[in-house]
Amino acid sequence: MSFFSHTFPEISAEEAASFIDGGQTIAVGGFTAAGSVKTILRALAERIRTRVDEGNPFRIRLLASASTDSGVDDALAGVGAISYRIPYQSSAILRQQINGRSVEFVDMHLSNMLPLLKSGALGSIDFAIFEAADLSRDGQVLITSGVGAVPTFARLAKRIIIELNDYHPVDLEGLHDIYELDLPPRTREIPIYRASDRIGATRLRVDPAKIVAVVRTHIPDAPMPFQPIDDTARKIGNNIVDFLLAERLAGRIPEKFLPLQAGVGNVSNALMETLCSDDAFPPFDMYSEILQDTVIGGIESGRIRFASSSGLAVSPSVLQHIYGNLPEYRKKIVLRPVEITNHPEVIRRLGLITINTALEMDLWGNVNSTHVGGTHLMNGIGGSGDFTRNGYISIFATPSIAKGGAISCIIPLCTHIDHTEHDTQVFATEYGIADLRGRGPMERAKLIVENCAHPDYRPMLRDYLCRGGAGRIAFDIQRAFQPHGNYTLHGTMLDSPSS
Ligand code: 0RQ
Repeated sequence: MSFFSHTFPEISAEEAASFIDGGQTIAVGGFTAAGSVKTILRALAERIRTRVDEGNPFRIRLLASASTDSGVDDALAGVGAISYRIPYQSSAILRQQINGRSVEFVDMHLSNMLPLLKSGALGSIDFAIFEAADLSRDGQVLITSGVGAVPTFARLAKRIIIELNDYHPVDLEGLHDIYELDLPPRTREIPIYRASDRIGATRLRVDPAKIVAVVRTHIPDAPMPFQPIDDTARKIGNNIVDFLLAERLAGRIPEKFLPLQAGVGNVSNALMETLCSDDAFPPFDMYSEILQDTVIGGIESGRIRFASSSGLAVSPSVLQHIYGNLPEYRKKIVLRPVEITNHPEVIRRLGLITINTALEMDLWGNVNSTHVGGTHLMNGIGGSGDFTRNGYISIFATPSIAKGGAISCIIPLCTHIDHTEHDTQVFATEYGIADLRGRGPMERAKLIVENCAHPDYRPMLRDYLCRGGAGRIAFDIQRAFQPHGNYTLHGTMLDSPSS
């Protein structure tokens, strides 16, 4: 790499988009909507829309760190421009195309994508396109609100285009901790012993010769707003608080507590608020991959001591609050590459308490986070597997029912399994907790039915267990998916009175 002083051509988003050809692999920066690329992929989508009208469309292969904001996935999927996508998404339009099999989507543990990319197993990257708050002439990049996989994308890509977004202040310097891992056999340990440890650089160093263009912008991040926090999520949160406090009282969690990880979505956002507003819960650290609004509230109230993550997926007013108080927040927050936030070594060493959300959980301890009815992708596994498999205590939470009670989220067997009975430890719903640790299948099943299932569904689940087949596990091949069959036929998972 040569780090001579460079001047980078400043061009429009449309000109930058014109560099991209059909069939190329584009890796976009940001992490969820945090630091997502704002203009170039929109301009590319417009260019492809014109090509569609002319009968000459093209498609690209798209890599991101996780999900993106609407300027990437929605814009490109809206003109049918994505042929291949990894490792996680949350776009309604893209979801439809994935489920319609017109886009090849690979649902990957976020921590697995980077070593696979580095090894060459996922092919090469033509362009890395990502946001910066500042860029020096020798290629030192100040990343914005989402780090994700940017360091790896930038190193592996043949060419780099940077969106220089001055909405993000240059004072961000010091919030990031950029550290990259080598491939085996040169992989070294990651010397993080506390969530707040810093081990890398504040800026990403890229080869300036690879930067082919800079596009200037002034645009805020646009994360999806959360649903208002409801009573069910509050009850789930209270059950988790009670469980964790009991674990602490029993001496299985130290007095000063262990760092927490919390997943994505409405339920997770509500859980964090409950944890942060319960006076009995002690102050704690977060070692997570994404920080949502409620975490910043927890930092403000002093309930969260420190938060390590790969992105700030917070609403614009909360981001402005952080940016207005950077000297304080630099002491409270660090943004790291997803390779580090989700690395099994660190998760296990720190002894994380992980809390993720499920679509459905079965009687044996398996969890489906990704595929409705076993067939239709919702978002993807994201980092939930990275944290669950390596956590000190791994919790899965879900409301006991969905769609107004037509669906039970506790079912005899998951229609798709993301997290196996060997990885999960604790289930939580608004009715209670099933602590599965150290328990065999039949005991687990009874606990899950009696403590977690909705009362309307308990008779059906008890009946399934009573009449289940012989063997270590009461698995009944004829009836395991009967609730799902009921839902397809009658619009409710409950047995009809005649069956
Ligand atoms: O449907 O949107 O039509 O109303 O699923 O459900 O209750 O709003 O829950 O927003 O917390 O998302 C698992 C999807 C939960 C998310 C999931 C329907 C329900 C609703 C959403 P509507 P809620 P949330 C690391 C962690 C995987 C990735 C992960 C997720 C919609 O948490 O994507 O954990 N997790 N990453 O009605 C059919 C069921 C259902 C159901 C709920 N059993 N069957 N529909 N719904 N249960 C972070 C990262 O990786 C970045």
